[in-house]
Amino acid sequence: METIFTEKHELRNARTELFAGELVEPFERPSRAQFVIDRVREVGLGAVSVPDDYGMEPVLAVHDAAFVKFLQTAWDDWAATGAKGEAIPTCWPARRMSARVPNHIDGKLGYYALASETSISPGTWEAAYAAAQTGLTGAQRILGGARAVFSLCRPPGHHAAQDMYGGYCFLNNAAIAAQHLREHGVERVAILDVDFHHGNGTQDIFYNRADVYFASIHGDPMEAFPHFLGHREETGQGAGEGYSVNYPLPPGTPFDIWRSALADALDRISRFAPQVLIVSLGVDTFEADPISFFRLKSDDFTTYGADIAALGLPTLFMMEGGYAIKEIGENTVNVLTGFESRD
Ligand code: 7XA
Ligand code: ZN
Repeated sequence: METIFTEKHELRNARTELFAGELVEPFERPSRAQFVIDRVREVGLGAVSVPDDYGMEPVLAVHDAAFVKFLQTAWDDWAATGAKGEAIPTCWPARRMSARVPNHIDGKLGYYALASETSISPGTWEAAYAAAQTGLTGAQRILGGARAVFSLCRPPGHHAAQDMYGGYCFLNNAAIAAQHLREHGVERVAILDVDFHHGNGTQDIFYNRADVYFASIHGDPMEAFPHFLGHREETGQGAGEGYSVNYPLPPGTPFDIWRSALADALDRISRFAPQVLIVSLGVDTFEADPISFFRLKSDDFTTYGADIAALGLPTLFMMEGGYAIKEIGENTVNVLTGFESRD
């Protein structure tokens, strides 16, 4: 399996994350991708290629133009205020307040952020853009006939909505890839999100559509980030009714329960009959993940990689979360080798 990867991910190197009332070193840090690419090379998964550049058009096919402009200029606007730290939102358009986009960067941060843990730092836009191109290049390989590709995207994307960032995500890499596939002759795309956290951004982007199926297995939002989306009763809207499915699971969920949810999701995806499957691959379902609460073990990742392969679909794996740094390489690549073992 070919891996698409660029060292430009290192441009996303924030110093701070607001966590448990303190500013800490971000969980989502450059070494995550380094451990994964090291493991890809160690097991000889396949060629490692740098992404091509598809420009802004595919990004703007998913994201709001003013939001993208905000991401491009946020760091400079923030730095111009003389702030010493990184850009963190401190106010929001809460219930019954105006939805007008403010001029001041403090207001803009609150308008476009869905949460406050994700500091904007210098280089954030450039890395987010490179991650989107990493996903697009993977999609292009699938269009060219590849059975499976791994886009090692960093920063991740699945929390980013059309006009919102947060949860370590800025551009929705999976949604951009899915839309690109749609615009290049693929009639039905399914997105299977196996990250511990609900892919609220991806769901939101396709919620009213019947051409992109979205399935997510995640920590119950009553107990886990992003807290305000990902409930079982969210099944799509309008033309999209029945094209989203959510499996919120409780703290302590072991692999056998998680795997039953996966089996149901795969069955529904199979009945949707997509031509391409995108997997939002987060390995923060691991038992030792520092910010999550499922109980998957390293071998379980191999097992479920094979389960996904049994669908027999061209499959684009795209990196999302996973913060047990020591094991992130093994767990991620186990999914990919598990997939290949069944292929
Ligand atoms: O998949 N999403 C993530 O892994 C990021 C979740 C961010 C959680 C922040 C909670 N303090
Ligand atoms: Zn996650």
